[in-house]
Amino acid sequence: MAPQKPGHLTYADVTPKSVYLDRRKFLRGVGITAIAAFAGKRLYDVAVPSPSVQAGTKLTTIKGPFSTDEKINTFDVVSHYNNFYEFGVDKEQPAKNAQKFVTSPWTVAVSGEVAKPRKFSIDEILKLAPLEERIYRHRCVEGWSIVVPWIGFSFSTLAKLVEPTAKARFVAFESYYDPSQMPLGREAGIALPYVEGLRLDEAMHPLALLCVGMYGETLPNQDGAPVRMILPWKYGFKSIKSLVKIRFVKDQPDSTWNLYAPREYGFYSNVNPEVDHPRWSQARERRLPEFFKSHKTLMFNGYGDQVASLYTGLDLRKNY
Ligand SMILES: Nc1nc2c(c(=O)[nH]1)N[C@H]1C(S)=C(S)[C@@H](COP(=O)(O)O)O[C@H]1N2
Ligand SMILES: [Mo]
Repeated sequence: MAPQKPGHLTYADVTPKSVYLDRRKFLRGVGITAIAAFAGKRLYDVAVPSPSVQAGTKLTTIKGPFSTDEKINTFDVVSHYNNFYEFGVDKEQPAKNAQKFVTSPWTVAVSGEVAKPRKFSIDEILKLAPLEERIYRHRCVEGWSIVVPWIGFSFSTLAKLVEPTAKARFVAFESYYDPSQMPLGREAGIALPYVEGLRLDEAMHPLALLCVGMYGETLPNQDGAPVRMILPWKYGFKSIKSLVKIRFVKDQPDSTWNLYAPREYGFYSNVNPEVDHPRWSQARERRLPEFFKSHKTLMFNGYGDQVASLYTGLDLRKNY
């Protein structure tokens, strides 16, 4: 028999049978036909993530603690007025530029001063604990605020599984960064990957949310899919998006905005109407979609009853 031309090789010819069968099972499992897989599309167009992690997948939730009864912003505002510099520095850019962001497969690596370092797939994270809906205020350092029904559970739930050692005093977080998917990141002006940090007791506070969704669904890409932090008593930039690395560490970690302008952005970045940003007042805020700053900003963004005791004895003017 004459050898076939390379162009006639089928997938089965070049793939060990076991892999081939597994792959078929995988493709069937996520509802993709072999036809689509062979149509010559780029891998991320056909390798659809497992249904649980696609943006916009419905999530089953229970009512979580700490919710405000203030008016919730529309999904449209929260998903079209974003800061996500990896996808552009203008508010409307992330919604457009993050559409093709590949968030599957996704793992979060947890390491450092822990007894049980491990990686969590996003599917594992979604199953770690009942998913809670928590309606939180969110205050950006720029002076605007929103109210969002986030979905997730306390970060401490995940942290306890890796068993931080006695040496762990801080937690360092890192976002995903791939310049080929995020070409505007090079022009963002900040160092990437985006990094953030918390003191261990802040990270373990039950208000600190490991967030996987909003408005009953998995997160839109522009809001930090598939998993991010939400720290409602701090300025929004502490709430790092699209998390891939978590490290428990001895020393205070770097944070992106502090590296960029240390005089303007401190490590703590607790919402504080009494401490102005060097270039503008923080006393008031505009609740989107309003234009005027008709809301007074509250100490710790209104979460003082929960978190003020974390900062007893700390000079919040020095530790801004
Ligand atoms: N990786 C990453 N995380 C980020 C940012 C960013 O640019 N990159 N912006 C921060 C800022 S300034 C704010 S206000 C919030 C915005 O979150 P939202 O777009 O979901 O409202 O994300 C924070 N997390
Ligand atoms: Mo922000």
